[in-house]
Amino acid sequence: AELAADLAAALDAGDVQVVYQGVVDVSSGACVGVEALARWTHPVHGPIGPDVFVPVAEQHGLVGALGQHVLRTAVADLARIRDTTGTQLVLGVNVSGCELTDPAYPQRVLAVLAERDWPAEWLVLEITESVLDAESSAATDGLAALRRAGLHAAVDDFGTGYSSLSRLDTLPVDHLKVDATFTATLTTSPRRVQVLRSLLSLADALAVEVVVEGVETAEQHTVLQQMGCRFAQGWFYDRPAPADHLATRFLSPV
Ligand code: G
Ligand code: G
Ligand code: MN
Ligand code: NA
Repeated sequence: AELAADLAAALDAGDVQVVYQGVVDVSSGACVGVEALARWTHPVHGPIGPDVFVPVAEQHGLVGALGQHVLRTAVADLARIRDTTGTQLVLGVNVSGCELTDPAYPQRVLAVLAERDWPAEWLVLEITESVLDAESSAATDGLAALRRAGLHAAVDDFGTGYSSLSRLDTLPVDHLKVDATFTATLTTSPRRVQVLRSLLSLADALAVEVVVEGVETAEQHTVLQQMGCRFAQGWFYDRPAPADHLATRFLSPV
């Protein structure tokens, strides 16, 4: 409860930071998009990860304010990059289940995009498999409204839940983000490579884009390149970093 009060104060003061990790085109190494990730340094306890403070926000009615802050900051940062470099990046933000079930959520998102003339097509809402599986109608209705407005949706942490093949063709999403735990064994498990190969071809047939997360080594990158995987993300390419770093890492001529 004390942490929640501190988080509320930090959100008011603009003390929650947003860092970005590149989504890379595997064949060229070019950065085609970013995932926005929230960071908070507590004045007394030091850095606290979103794995800790997002659940706190969810339990104390702060998740709307957190999500709004992250989205607004990220859209402002990327609109600035667009306006100074001419590079339009796809922006991914993580959305918690509580946020999506708020009937006011779709309007809030569209209002933030309008502030910076950010096209709906260039925003991807990352939603975990478990939230999509819960099939709360409030969440799926909100998501459907946003997709009609042009936004894209991604299943986050794909491969950690219980998605069956029959579920895959009904998931209301445009992208699959394959979880890092799946990527970890790619270079040691030929069977896993085959599963991913099949997933890529299935996703292709369903017109769903795949982003493989958690790429940490050159070996993993090479395996993905060889199987024709288009998009990936991970420490091998870059660590999550502030917007200024993004501009120098990816967007200036080398
Ligand atoms: O960045 P890191 O690996 O520490 O993130 C840990 C978890 O927190 C991940 O599951 C990520 O999706 C989630 N997360 C990071 N930033 C946000 C955010 O702004 N909103 C929500 N809801 N989750 C976030
Ligand atoms: O749940 P979600 O996929 O949103 O989580 C993203 C989290 O994964 C971020 O907190 C980010 O810090 C973390 N991450 C990013 N790259 C890597 C990586 O290469 N390996 C691992 N283990 N985690 C990563
Ligand atoms: Mn994510
Ligand atoms: Na993930």
